[in-house]
Formats: sequence, structure tokens, C-alpha cells
Amino acid sequence: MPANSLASVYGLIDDCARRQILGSDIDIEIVAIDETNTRVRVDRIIRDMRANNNFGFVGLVGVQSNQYPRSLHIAKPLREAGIPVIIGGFHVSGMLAMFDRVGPDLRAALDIGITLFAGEAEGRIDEVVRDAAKGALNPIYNYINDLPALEDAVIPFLPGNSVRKTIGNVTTFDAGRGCPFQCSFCTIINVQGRKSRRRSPDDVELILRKNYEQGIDRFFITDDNFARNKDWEAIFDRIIKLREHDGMDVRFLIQVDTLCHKIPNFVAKAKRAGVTRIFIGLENINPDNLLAAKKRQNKITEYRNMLLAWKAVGIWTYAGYILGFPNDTPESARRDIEIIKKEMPLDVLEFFFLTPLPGSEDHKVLSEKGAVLDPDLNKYDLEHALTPHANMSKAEWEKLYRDAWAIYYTPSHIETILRRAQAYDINIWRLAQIILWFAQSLTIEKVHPLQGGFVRLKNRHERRPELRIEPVWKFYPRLTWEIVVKHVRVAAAAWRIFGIYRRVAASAHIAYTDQAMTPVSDDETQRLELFTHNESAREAVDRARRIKMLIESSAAQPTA
Ligand code: B12
Ligand code: SF4
Repeated sequence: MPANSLASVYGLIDDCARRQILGSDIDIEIVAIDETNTRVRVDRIIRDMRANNNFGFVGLVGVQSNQYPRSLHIAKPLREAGIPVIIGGFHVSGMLAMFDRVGPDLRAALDIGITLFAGEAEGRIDEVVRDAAKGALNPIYNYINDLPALEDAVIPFLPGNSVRKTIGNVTTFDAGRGCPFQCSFCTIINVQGRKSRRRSPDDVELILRKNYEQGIDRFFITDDNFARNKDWEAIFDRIIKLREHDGMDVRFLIQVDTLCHKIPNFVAKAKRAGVTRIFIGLENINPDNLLAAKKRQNKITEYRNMLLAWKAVGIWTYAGYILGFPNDTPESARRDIEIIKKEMPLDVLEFFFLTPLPGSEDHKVLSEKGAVLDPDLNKYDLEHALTPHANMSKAEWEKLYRDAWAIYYTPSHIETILRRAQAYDINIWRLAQIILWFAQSLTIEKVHPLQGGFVRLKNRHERRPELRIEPVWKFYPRLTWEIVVKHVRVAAAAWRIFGIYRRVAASAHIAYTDQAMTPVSDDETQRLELFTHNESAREAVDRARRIKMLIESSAAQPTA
């Protein structure tokens, strides 16, 4: 995925260049490098900057917590060469949002003269660029308590050649920021706030048109909860117009919450607006766990309604599932995944460790309690066990994480997912490709699918400073062997998964249905394990029934 953070900052500085904010005699030149697909040649940056007397700065953009150590590693030689460096993104913003003091991680940056930027750059970038030009950057720019409106903000943009280094015709943009809910593991609400700030439909159209002109027509709208973007309908209406009247075949992946199907017209308009996939933070099916994480909006009694509503219009679903909530045990989590497979019409499921990400309430509470927290920020990527768990040892938790992928993506369940999708008229060829990626990334590449790619770039000289540079005779044979083995394994997995695809596609004429696809019925709360697997599930059903009765009886009361 091309990074929207990079596109946002690029767009803002490009706008400074167009407005000639340093005067008509000074050109502003920008180079965007995305380290997920391009090697950052620090030596060349130093050479180019030196040729311009170090006039300018290097911005490390959208730096997440797990990328923060790497950002310091990149910054160090630049600072030694006298080049101004600014770090922005969720780690700096999250830490300064939650703590009044500057912790040792941020101090390490300040100590070598790096500037930190917290908050959002819309409306603030001119000041930064001018200060950099004067050679007078502040140590910290802190706008975390002063979030900008987005209605007329400069739009995110990346040149086509930069976008094409990732999936190809896909890019990302944010139509809005902020989410009203209060999940305790969430960083977004503390960094981007709980109020919906959004771009105007005109700006969304501009983003789509600018990208479309470059041949980019698939988009991931990065709003963490597009269903709570207060202008979702006006934005969808505009996109519907572009698709239905102007013939622009644009398509979208959006992120929504588990109550989105209750918003009148939301699902139907999403379909017309070209949404082909949705991502849902399902997180867990144990109501006690959801309550412990303050994820009160996730109601297990609505899960099937919501998924079936999307399926009815042929939209496929990705869901995130978190392992390691307080009530999870290795056995309960395994059982819960089996229940999901049997009873919920979900396509792609991805697993995460419950992680106290810097910027979240969980991180703040644990830090202030002096709880054990892994000090290595590299591991804050949702793929590591970082705190002790009451019901599992670290090794058990790690094994559960690895097993979860294998339990969900068995050959027989892959076949079920494809059969269900085919029955809902979903493109199962694309779905099979995505399943290959999600089912195999952790096994083969040892990273979460969102961090994996097709070919891994490795350079012998670029290692964490604490690791020794390997000799040529060891590095290259090992890299070659690694590439060969990985691609043989990918080919074998592809053979198996596309074999299943072929079998399913060949039986397209045979009607298929199963428990997960069965429409929601009144008695299912007594029958399905989703609602009966533990006491808290039964209580959730009871609560939902009481609320429904109350609503029905108040609707039946005559009004004065
Ligand atoms: C889209 C997205 C992705 C995309 C693209 C990445 C991107 N940054 O665009 C992909 C799929 C690649 C991705 C992957 C991951 N992500 Co992500 N992602 C997001 C998401 C949903 C939107 C990002 C975005 O567009 N934000 C809007 C931009 C404009 O905000 P911003 O990044 O803060 O940038 C603004 C300011 O910070 C500032 N700024 C930033 N940099 C700079 C630099 C300078 C010089 C200046 C002046 C200003 C400045 O100005 C920008 C414009 O206002 C965020 C959640 C969120 N709401 O932000 C999570 C989020 C950033 N991701 C997160 C995580 C954990 C991950 C993964 C580790 C998950 C995983 N295991 O797969 C991976 C890591 C990838 C990696 N290579 O290491 C966390 C990070 C939390 C943290 N404390 O670090 C977030 C916050 C979500 C969460 N769960 O809390 N992600
Ligand atoms: S619904 Fe998602 S974005 Fe909103 S508070 Fe919860 S985790 Fe954060």
C-alpha cells in the first residue's frame, strides 16, 4: 500500500512549492522515498544535500512506533553531516498526546538535534519549511491539542511513479480523521481525536480525478471508521455520480465498525459507490473481552446481521481479530476461531496480538502502573507479545498467534470461503489471491501480511546497529537460498490454493449454502455457539433481547 502519510506530507510541501513560500527566487524540490519498497541511500542524500550547502531538510514521515528505532538509525548519519531532520507520525504524536514529559525515546532524538513534529501538518507546514530555510527549526512542534479542520485542506498526493512501486493501480487517501468510540487499545482517538473531521466531497472528487488521470483507480480510504465520517453520504453520493454519470470505474476498500449496517442506506450506497471490500475491527467474540477493551459498540448479536448485509450486496469482508485479551486462554481462542469459521460469513481474517501501542490508553495505564512492558519499540507492530498475560505464558501466546492463522486457513476452510463467496457473486479469483497472501505471509515471510510483499529487499550493510554486518560469503549465499526456498514455498502454496479455486469455480452451477450463510433467525441465539459458548455470550443475548422488547413496547405506547 502506498502510504497516505507520505502522500499527505508530499501534497503539503508540493503546495508550498507551488505557492513559492520561500520567494520567487527559491525553488523547492521534493523527493518522496517509501522505504517499504525503495532502499534509502543515506550516502546519496548526504551528497545531494551537501551540493546545496545542506539547505533543506529530511522529513521522516508517518513514523510508527515499530519504525521509530529505524528512523533514528537513518537520522543519525544525516545529523552527523549537519543535515536538519524532522520526525513526524504516530509515535511522536502518540507519546506527546499521552504524556506531559518527554520520555527517553523522544529524548534520544532531541539529543542529536532531531526536530519532532506532533499533531497534523495541514496549515502548519509553511512555518516548518520557513524555519528550515532559515536554519532555525524548533526542537519540537507540538500541535497535538490543535487539530486542523480538513474541509479545505491540501489533498494527499503522490506521483504515479512512486505509487506504482507498490501494488500498481492502488493508492490510499483519507476522507476524514477521528472516531467517536473509546477502545482502550486504540491510538487514533488520542492522536486524531474523537470528532469527525472530514474532507469535502469536492476534495474527494479532486483526489480521485488526479489519481485517475495517472491510471490509478483503486483506493484504500484510510479513515479508521468511514461509517462515522459525518459526510459519508455526501461523499458516497459524489462517487456514485462519478461512477454512474462520468463513467469513472473507481473502486474502494473502506474501514467500518460493526454497527455500520444500521445506518440507513450505508451498505446500499457503499455498493453503488464502488466499495468492493470492507475491513471491520471484529476483535473478539467474547463479550467480556470486548467490555474489558471498552469496545462496547461491538455486539456479538449484531455480527451476523452486519456480515450478511455486506454479503447480500456481494462485498467481501476482512476482519481483524485480536488475541490475548484478558479472558482469552489458548483453548478458548482456538474454540472461538472454530466458531467464527462455522457460523460467520467472513472472508479474510487477520490476527494481531493485543498490543499496548504508544498513544493508547492501555499503554499509558500500563506505563504509569510500572507494569512490565517490552522496551524494544521494534516489536510494537502487533506481532509480538509485549506484556505478561494472566492466562498464558509468552511462549503459549506466541504459539497461539502462529496457530490461529493455520486454524483459520485450512484447505477445507479456504474451500468454504470460496464457495460462500461464489454464492454471493464475489470475484473468487481475486479472493483466492488475497487468501494466498494472508494465509502464507506469516508462515513463509514471518511477518504479518500488511508488512509482507512479493520480493524482500535486503542490503548487507543495512542492519540494526546492535547486529553485526555479515561477511559477503555468508550473506549472499544465505539470501539466495532464502529467496529460492521462499519462492518454492509460495509456488507450492499457490498450487494448492489455486487448485481449490479451480475446483470451486468448476462447481459454480451447483447451489451452495451453509450455517454461516443462513439468514438470521429468532431461534439462532439458542442454537449457535456464537451465542452460547460462555456465560457472557448468553448474557449479551439476554441484554439484546431485553433492549429489543423495551424498544418494541415503547413503540407500541400511544403518544400524547
Ligand atoms: C493506512 C495505514 C496503514 C497503511 C499505510 C501506512 C500509512 N502511514 O499511510 C499500511 C497498510 C501499510 C499500514 C501498515 C501498518 N500499520 Co498502519 N495505519 C494506517 C492508518 C489507518 C492511516 C494512516 C494515515 O493515513 N493517517 C493519516 C495521516 C495523514 O496521519 P499521520 O500519519 O499521523 O501524518 C500526519 C502527521 O503525523 C504529520 N506528519 C507525519 N509525518 C511527518 C513528517 C514531517 C516532516 C512533518 C512536518 C509532519 C509529519 O503530518 C501528517 C499530515 O497531517 C493509521 C491510523 C490513522 N488513523 O492514522 C494506521 C496506523 C498508523 N498503523 C499502525 C500500525 C501498528 C501498522 C502496522 C505495524 C500493522 C501491522 N502489523 O501490519 C503496519 C506497519 C507497516 C510497516 N511497514 O511497518 C498504527 C501505529 C500505532 C503506533 N503507535 O505506531 C496506526 C496508528 C493504527 C493503530 N492500530 O493504532 N498502515
Ligand atoms: S472503533 Fe477503531 S478507530 Fe474507533 S476507537 Fe475503536 S479501535 Fe479506535
